[in-house]
Amino acid sequence: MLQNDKDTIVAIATGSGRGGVGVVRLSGENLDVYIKHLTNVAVTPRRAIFSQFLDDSGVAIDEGLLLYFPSPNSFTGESVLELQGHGGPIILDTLVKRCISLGARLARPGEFSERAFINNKMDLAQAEAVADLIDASSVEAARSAVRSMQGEFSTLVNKLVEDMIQIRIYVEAAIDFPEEEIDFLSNDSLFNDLDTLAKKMMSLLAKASQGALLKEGLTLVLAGKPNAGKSSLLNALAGYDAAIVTPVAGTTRDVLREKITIRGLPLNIIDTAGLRDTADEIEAEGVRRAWGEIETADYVLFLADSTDNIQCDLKSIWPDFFKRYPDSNQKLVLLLNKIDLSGLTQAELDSKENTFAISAKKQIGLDAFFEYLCQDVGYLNQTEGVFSARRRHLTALERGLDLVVIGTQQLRLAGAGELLAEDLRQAQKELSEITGQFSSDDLLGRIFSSFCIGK
Ligand SMILES: Nc1nc2c(ncn2[C@@H]2O[C@H](COP(=O)(O)OP(=O)(O)OP(=O)(O)O)[C@@H](O)[C@H]2O)c(=O)[nH]1
Ligand SMILES: [Mg+2]
Repeated sequence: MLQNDKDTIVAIATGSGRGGVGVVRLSGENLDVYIKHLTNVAVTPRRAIFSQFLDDSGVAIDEGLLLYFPSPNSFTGESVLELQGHGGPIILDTLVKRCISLGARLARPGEFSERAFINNKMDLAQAEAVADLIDASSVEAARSAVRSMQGEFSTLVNKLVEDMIQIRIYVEAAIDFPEEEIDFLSNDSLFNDLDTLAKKMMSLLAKASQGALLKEGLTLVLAGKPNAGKSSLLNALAGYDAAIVTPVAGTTRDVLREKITIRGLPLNIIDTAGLRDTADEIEAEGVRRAWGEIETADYVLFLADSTDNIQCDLKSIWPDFFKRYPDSNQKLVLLLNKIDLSGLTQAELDSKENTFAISAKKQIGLDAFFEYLCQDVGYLNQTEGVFSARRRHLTALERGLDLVVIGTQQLRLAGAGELLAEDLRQAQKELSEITGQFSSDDLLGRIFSSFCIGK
């Protein structure tokens, strides 16, 4: 639950571990008592002042820079004090404890951002973008997070809400004052407005989808019979010997995960045990886990040894999958490996969908696969105008768009103005959830608590 409490909160703002500089941050309504007891100098707002940081008997715990941001001109909108000392865990912990002894309490995860949100310093999408910027796994993801943090995404969402309100005013008025006899159906401009609104929502959804892709990436599972070359491919992609590779069938048992970036797109690559029936208890557990990963992956890359596979389609090579999941709509890709030995070429496979001739060991043929992957997920590899976005933003936009489309149809086909009005009201609510204008405390609490402490 969001707590709009007045406690002064404190946390280490810099990353864990040792570093040249470490920052402890305090936020609260009135920080005079902290300034008085922690320092022996006079502070000037927004000016870095060199000072000792004192314990309760006036002995220095550390020394460094003090930065004071009186409310409301701070990150949280409250008064904020930053103690920039040396980046050792013991020093920073001692400083935090000292602040607690002066009355502060340890901040909950995301509480600084939460207060910034409560005090209207930023909306929800912006606060999420701060967390996404810190977590960004590629330059592209970081760029798009900065754009969202600066409010570009929120501005476009707010414009959509504004357009929606204009249409709602008209529709509601027409319903409330039937004597004016506004004829919905013969009003082309209303349909035009609805159409334009849906198009704008689609375009924002496309950009936001790019952002979500950049943030969340894709999970690719390497699956196949023992010795197909899964671990070799993992190593080739990771750029180092992450997994053990041997000519012994059944080498890999554990699930191995590597994060890589291809053309700015973050990929989680998962290597699994070779799929086969086995009496070996450990290997059988590995196979069970492999199926678990297969079920949840965005893409399953099934590797097969091209030296002993004359068939080139997944249904014949991997019947087990289709037996288990006859109705699956999961993305499957067939990678025919070891073409350095078999001499198979991509040209021979051109008529086959999602099938690529590769050599994991010699790193041949992987570009064609990545080209396919980027196209398939609609990844543009250009970050111009892309914002970071989360799954929940996409869901809200998708739901909002559906409502607008359905509402328009209700009006067009059945002249049902009331239904359109209700759909538009719901759609506006969906969009407002993105920026947090209409979000329940529960949702807000969940979002902020997923941030780390000190954010
Ligand atoms: N010539 C050639 N050998 C390969 C290629 N890819 C893998 N191998 C060899 O095939 C053998 C098995 O490779 P792994 O990568 O361990 O195969 P795996 O699919 O992980 O096997 P398990 O872990 O047992 O399921 C090793 O000797 C690899 O060097 C390739 O593209 N060309
Ligand atoms: Mg292996």
